[in-house]
Amino acid sequence: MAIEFDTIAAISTPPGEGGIGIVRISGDEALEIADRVYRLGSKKLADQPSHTIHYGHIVNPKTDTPVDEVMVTIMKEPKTYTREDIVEINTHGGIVSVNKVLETVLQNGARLAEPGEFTKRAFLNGRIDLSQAEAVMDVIRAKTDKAMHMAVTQLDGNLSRLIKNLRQDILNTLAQVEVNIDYPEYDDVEEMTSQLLIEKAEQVKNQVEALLETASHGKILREGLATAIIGRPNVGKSSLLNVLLKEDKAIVTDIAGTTRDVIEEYVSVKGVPLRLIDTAGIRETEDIVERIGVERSRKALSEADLILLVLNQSEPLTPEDELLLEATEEHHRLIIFNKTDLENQLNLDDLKEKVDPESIVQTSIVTQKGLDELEAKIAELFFAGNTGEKDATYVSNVRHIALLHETIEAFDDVIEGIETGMPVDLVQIDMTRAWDLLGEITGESVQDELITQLFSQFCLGK
Ligand SMILES: Nc1nc2c(ncn2[C@@H]2O[C@H](COP(=O)(O)OP(=O)(O)OP(=O)(O)O)[C@@H](O)[C@H]2O)c(=O)[nH]1
Ligand SMILES: [Mg+2]
Repeated sequence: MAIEFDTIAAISTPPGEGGIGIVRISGDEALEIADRVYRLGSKKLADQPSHTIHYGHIVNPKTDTPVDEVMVTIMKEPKTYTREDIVEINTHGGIVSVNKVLETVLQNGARLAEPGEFTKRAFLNGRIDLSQAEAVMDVIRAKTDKAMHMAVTQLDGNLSRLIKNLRQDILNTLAQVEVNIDYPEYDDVEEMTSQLLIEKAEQVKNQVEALLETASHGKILREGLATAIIGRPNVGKSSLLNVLLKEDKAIVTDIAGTTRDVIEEYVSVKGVPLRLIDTAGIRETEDIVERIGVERSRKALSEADLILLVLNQSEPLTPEDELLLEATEEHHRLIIFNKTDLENQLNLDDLKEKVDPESIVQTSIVTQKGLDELEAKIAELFFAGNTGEKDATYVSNVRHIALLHETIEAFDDVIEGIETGMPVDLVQIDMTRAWDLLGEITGESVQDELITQLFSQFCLGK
């Protein structure tokens, strides 16, 4: 049985014009309130079977004036998103009609939902746990297929299951420790118990560390691999952005200094989500606007996960190229030898001595040569070191990552405590802390305040 809350309503579709707009109502009185404003002869929604859809009108019951022609979906608890009765009114998609319908519903007994309140109820009513609720938000915000896949896996409860198992492990150990202390069968019980604690702490710590190793990958899947296209003016950076996007997003001209500001676009290259950043060509310049652009390019360079350094092979290497080669030395980078359709002026062998030959790709963007190889190299870089497990459990959420780090600290305290001969009951406290911290990920041990804050980040109507 769900916890009893008041009945809430909100617009669940994005603002703006669309084919339909949806007003969602959830709570004990959802059907009653809907019946106050729904008209089709004498039909009552409350009498209809669950999970059915009904044609009719929404009217203002005081004046009986029609508000909109609608389709109404009714879903009775418990098999609903919130585990409460849910009514979804499909209205015509304009801003005015959706708002009018919502207003009518609010005037007839529902309260306007806070952002994320539907999902919060799903959590509070036990349908999903906290990491799943956070996954809902990730699904909504997912920018690439991979990110979406990851969020959906988390929504399935993969991460939760793993965390729950770890917690159960810890709990079993703590229980065993209690038994040992209360009913010492052997004389060396103190030593045995310490051994038990340290083994378990090390074992679970290893698992948490393994999980944390997926974090950077997870973050990339979620936010895209920040990939900066860098080079001096006119080498073909914006052209490269456009071909990777398969769309003319950035302005391309033969005038050096065309791009003045950083342009960011999401694109999936062979399944790798990239946050592609086209930058202003880096050079000394007196032009104020261009200079600001160049500053931003430098910043993009320093923050990028991957650099695509573009060189123009139809001109000899310039001091600017040399500087950029140096500046990107420590980064993951690919060096793109562009304009291979023109006469070659740049000695590839010279360059090969200075940089990893594997990182060089020769392209001609105008004749579309070498682009496949470039895409393949990007994917290779990304998947290197990744075991390729398709449904691996990733952590990507900053809150989860922070909690996992704290958990490791708690385990370190357990290990150190035992090694320095601390009494077992004190070590137990640290072990319990690790158990609590893991519980915060799934929401099993979490404070109300945090829940309120987490859900308030959601979109309205979700
Ligand atoms: N021949 C040839 N021309 C190219 C190639 N790639 C780009 N170009 C041309 O080079 C010129 C500059 O291209 P952009 O993409 O604007 O260069 P950019 O690096 O973004 O330049 P800035 O924004 O000024 O820094 C344009 O005229 C492109 O058509 C190529 O592979 N071969
Ligand atoms: Mg450009």
